[in-house]
Parts: sequence; structure tokens; C-alpha cells
Amino acid sequence: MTEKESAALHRRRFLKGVVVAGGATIAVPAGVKAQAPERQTGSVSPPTAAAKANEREHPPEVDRLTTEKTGSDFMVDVCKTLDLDYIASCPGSTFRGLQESFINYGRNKRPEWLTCLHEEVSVGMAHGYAKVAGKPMAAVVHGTVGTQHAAMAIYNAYCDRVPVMIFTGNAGALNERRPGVEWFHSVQDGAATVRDFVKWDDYPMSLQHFAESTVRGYALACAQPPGPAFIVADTKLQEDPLDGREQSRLRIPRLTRPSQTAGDPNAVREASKMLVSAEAPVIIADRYARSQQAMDDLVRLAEVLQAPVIDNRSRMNMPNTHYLCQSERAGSLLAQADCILSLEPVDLFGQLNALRDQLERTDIPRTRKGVKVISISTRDLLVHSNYQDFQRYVGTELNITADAQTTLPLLIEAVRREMTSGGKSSIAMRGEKLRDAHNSFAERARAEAALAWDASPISTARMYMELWQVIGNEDWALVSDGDFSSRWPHRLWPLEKHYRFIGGSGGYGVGYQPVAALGAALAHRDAGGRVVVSITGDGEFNMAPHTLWTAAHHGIPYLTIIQNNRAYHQEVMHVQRMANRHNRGVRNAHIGTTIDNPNIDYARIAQGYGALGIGPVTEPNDLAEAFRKGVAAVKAGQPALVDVVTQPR
Ligand SMILES: Cc1ncc(C[n+]2csc(CCOP(=O)(O)OP(=O)(O)O)c2C)c(N)n1
Ligand SMILES: [Mg+2]
Repeated sequence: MTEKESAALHRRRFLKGVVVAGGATIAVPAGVKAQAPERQTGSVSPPTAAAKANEREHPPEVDRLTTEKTGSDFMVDVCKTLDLDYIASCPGSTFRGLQESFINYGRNKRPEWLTCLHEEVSVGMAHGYAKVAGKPMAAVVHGTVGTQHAAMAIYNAYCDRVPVMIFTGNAGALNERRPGVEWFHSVQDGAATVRDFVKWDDYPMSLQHFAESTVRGYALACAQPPGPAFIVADTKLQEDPLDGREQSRLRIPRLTRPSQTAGDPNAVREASKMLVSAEAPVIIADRYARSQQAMDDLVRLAEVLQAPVIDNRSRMNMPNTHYLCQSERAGSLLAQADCILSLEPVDLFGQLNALRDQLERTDIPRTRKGVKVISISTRDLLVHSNYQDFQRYVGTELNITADAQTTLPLLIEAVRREMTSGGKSSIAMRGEKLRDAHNSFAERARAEAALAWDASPISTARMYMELWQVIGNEDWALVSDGDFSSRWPHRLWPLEKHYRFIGGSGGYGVGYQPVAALGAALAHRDAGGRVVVSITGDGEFNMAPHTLWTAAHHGIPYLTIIQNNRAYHQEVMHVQRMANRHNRGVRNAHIGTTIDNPNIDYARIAQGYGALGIGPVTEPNDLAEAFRKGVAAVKAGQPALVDVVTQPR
């Protein structure tokens, strides 16, 4: 007998013993005669002769416990009609039927089931994925508690206007619930927790209803402005048998993608007149470009007007190598502008006004009096009341409610027509000045980056410069930039293609960076071998370090760089600000805001999850070697992490 067989036998004997012992759960004290209880529910006693005769005449019906098809198989049929490559989840019994159908009946293909170790990852990775792939993937979350875990990631995707398909399970009918846990994970209204920050939700009452709502949800999630759609799959609908007759009556509607909204031609003509007649027009691009085409269109508009563009980086909007990309001079450009065109603004008021964050909060305009503001945006088409992501109201001169990306070619045409009829020589001169200004940007950024070049902890600018030396010759993509406010990559690196960058979280919920990076890296992998880099704050990374396991498990390579300032540094600064306000000194501001003592060993964490882990790197001269090793691992298909101990900012 082999060792394995002997262990199996041992285990069987052990289990038999447990079953036998289980029959005498209550030990009878010595000397007390055991009495049979009057009525023993579920007890097995020898059948009487009469009962045996009865059994022969009327044999008991054996429960049929298998079925060919269930409702969840049909649900998979529905999902397969949608353009879904992946479905991510942390398992939960409220969708056990659906899961089994996807992996067996659906053959685990289109969509392929991905394992995540937290529901926030399932949804957050779908968020990052959609911004690169340009289409949604799905996440399935356990009833109630899974939805609660997923909530912040759903909120980020909603604020960032990104399409995500989310499913959850729920045992709606109380007589269908297993006692205990299933009650705790059941609800009347599965979407209530997140309804304020999804675009649309439904709780289908039949399989036909499921088909229509899932297709509708997908279409709505993708329509501009996009957002998460949330569908509750009732467990009874999932698990009940589906017979041929019932199935033949079911219809899956065809997915029709809506056309996008383009600006009203009169309003577009009006906008072109205002832009052409302006002396100092400025374009702000915010949550604007979803494609390379949209970037190219923005370049065309800027060139035809010779107008500077401020890229707010919510998306990759404008190549920073183009002389009309003037984000570096945002303050002075806004102060001089007589006409501002804002494309899909996220916070227009915040951009046009400066808020003083002192004892008394006051705001002062950053723009000159009489400036004309034009906005082209789908913002007003998705506004909910409770969550305040809509920001302060700005009374613009012209508010064109339309998809800016779809409207831009029309605006370019209108501007061209307007210019030939009017003719403007000053426009060319404007361009020359902007070219001169642009020449100085890179030089200034490099001079600033040289400050504290040899410092340890390492300056963040040095980190980005060293990284560039390693990835500059690759086909690279940046999926998060550790500290959004430093803008180092946008200042130091050429970002000239749409897929180079994907913008930020949308809702500023910390934990987005490692999670969205995973999804973005998946989409980049499928697009063909780009070297994906995610620069992540240490606070951000600690919200979901286990993303590295999902990456290793599913073969999703990317390089995570921890911008490790051993603190929630932004919060250090907030507490310092409050301490200064009280004139109490800042020496205690580290309490509750730093992440040291002990220092976290991120390299070992990465190794534990199956990724390559390097660091901590504390000396700037060691960065190049660490990044080279990390990129080599990524190119070989393995996720890797480099822990860089950095200055606060
Ligand atoms: C879920 C969540 N919790 C807390 C915050 C508040 N917050 C904003 S920035 C930040 C610090 C993030 O730390 P890290 O990623 O290390 O970046 P650093 O500020 O150190 O550059 C925190 C905790 C938040 N935005 N979201
Ligand atoms: Mg930090």
C-alpha cells in the first residue's frame, strides 16, 4: 500500500469513527438507564412487517435531484450575447448556480471567470479594464455583504463615468432560503446599498425579465455618459430547472448600442463664432477622450484655432509633446482667457475659482471678468441627488449637453467655416508664442527634477526619471501615477498615445490604484504585450495587496512600483494644517497618519502572492537595476513589484 493509499484508508476509518461517535452525542452518566424519548424526529427505527408490506405495494418515489438545465444556464446564454470577455468574482453561494453554469455550461470562455480576493477588486479591476479595453467586463458579488464590500469601487466607477456590469445573487422568497446564513445575505432590494451611485439597476422576476434587463443594463452602462449597471439574479431563478417548453418561449433581445449624442447644430455654430472671435481662447480637456481618434480631433481643433489646451488628465486627452499642450501654464492661461471651451468638465467651478482652505473658506475667480465659458458635456444627463460628485454650478455662456468626443468633428467644421468667412491673421502669431512657451516646459521640469537628485529617501522625480531610462524604449503604458498631484510623468515623459495613460479614480476612494491597475493590465495584455507600469502610494497598495495574487494566478503581468513614503502623506499634511491653525506645532501630526514602526516589507508581500518582489530600494543609484529586473520579469509574463522608499512628495 502506498503512503497515499494508507492515508486515505486512515482518513476513511477516522470519518467512520466520527459518524459512529456522532450517534451518541449525549453521554449517559453511569447508573442512569437511558430512556427513549417519546418522539424522535428524524430517528431511524426498524420497519414493522405492515410497513414493509405497504412499501412493496406503494414504493416510495425517489427524489429526483438532478436536472439537465437550470435558469442559470439561460443566464449564461444571455451574457454570451454581450461583448464580455471576463467576469471577476470572490465566490459566494448566492450566485453558486450562476458560477457553476459559467464554468461548466459556458465552458469558462467569453466570459472567462477570474478569481479575486475581495469584491472591491472584482469591481475595481473592471473599472481599470474598461478604460483600456473601451468596453465593460463583469463582476459578480455575493448578496448583501459582497455588495457592501464592492460599494466604494462602484462609487469610483460611477464618479469616473466608466461602464461596469455588476451581478449579485439573492434568495428573494423567504420559503426558499436555507436557514441561518442565507437569511443574513438576503434582502428585499438588492441594489439599495448602491442605487445612488449606479446608472441603472434591476431585480428581474423571471428569466425573460433577466434577459431583457441584462441586455438593457449593458446598453445603458455603455451609453454616454457611461456608468455601472447592477443586476440582481434571484437564486430561485438561477437554480430552478428549466424545461424545454419554458426555454423555447424565452427570447434574448439583440443588443443595440445607442448612437452618441452630438451637439445641437445651432449651439455648435454659436460656439464656433465665440471661439473664432476670441483673442485668447483656451481649451480645457477633462473626462474627454475615450480613443486615439478623440485625441487626434482635439489636436485638430487646437491647431485650427491655435489655442492652448489644458489637459486635466482625467483621461489621456492631448499629447504633451504637442506645442499646444500647455497644461503647465494653466493658471496664467485661465487668467488671460477671454473664451474658455471646457470638454467634459469634472469640476469646472473648482478650476475657474481658487478656494482658500483657511478658517474662513472663501473663493476667488481665477479668470478675468466677462470671460465667456462654453461647456460641451454629458454631465447633465446623469445626475443623482445624494452624492455630491456634480460639484458647484457654473452659469456658462453656452452649455451644450452632448458627448464632447462625438461633437468635436462638428465643431472643427463649424470653426473652419467661420474662419474662412471672417479670416484672422492674429491666430498664427498666437501659435508662435505658444510654441516658444512649450519649448521651456521640459527644460524647467528637468531642472526641478534634478533638485534632491541624490537624496535618500529618494525624490519622486528621480524615481520617474530612472524609470524612464528603463521603459522609454518599450511600448509602455502607465495605469496609475502614485501621487496624482505631482504630475511628474506628464512633465518628464512624452505621452503621445491614448493608451499611455488612463486617468485617476473618479471618486478619490483610496484603494483604486492597485485594483484598477490589475484590470488595466489585463486589457493591455490582451491588446498585445505592452509593458504596464502602476505607480502606487503605499496607503493605496495596502488596501488591496492581494491583487498581485490574482495577477500571478491569471498570468497578468505588470510592474507595481510602491511610492513608499511610509505614510498617508496627504493626511499628514491635513493634520499639520489643523495643528498650524491652532498654533500647536506639527510634531504630533504623524500620529494616525504614518505607516512605519514596523516598516512594511512589500517585496516579501509580493513574493508571498506569487509575484517578483524587489526592495526596499533606499538609494537612488540602485533604482536602475531594480527597475530593469522588474521589467524583465514583466516581459517574461510575471507580475513584479519594486518598493521604492521615497520622499513625501
Ligand atoms: C477609502 C478612503 N479612505 C481614506 C481616504 C483619505 N485619503 C486620501 S489620500 C490618503 C492617503 C493615501 O496614501 P498613499 O497612497 O500612501 O499616498 P500619499 O498621500 O502618501 O502620497 C487618504 C488616506 C480616501 N480618500 N479614501
Ligand atoms: Mg504614502
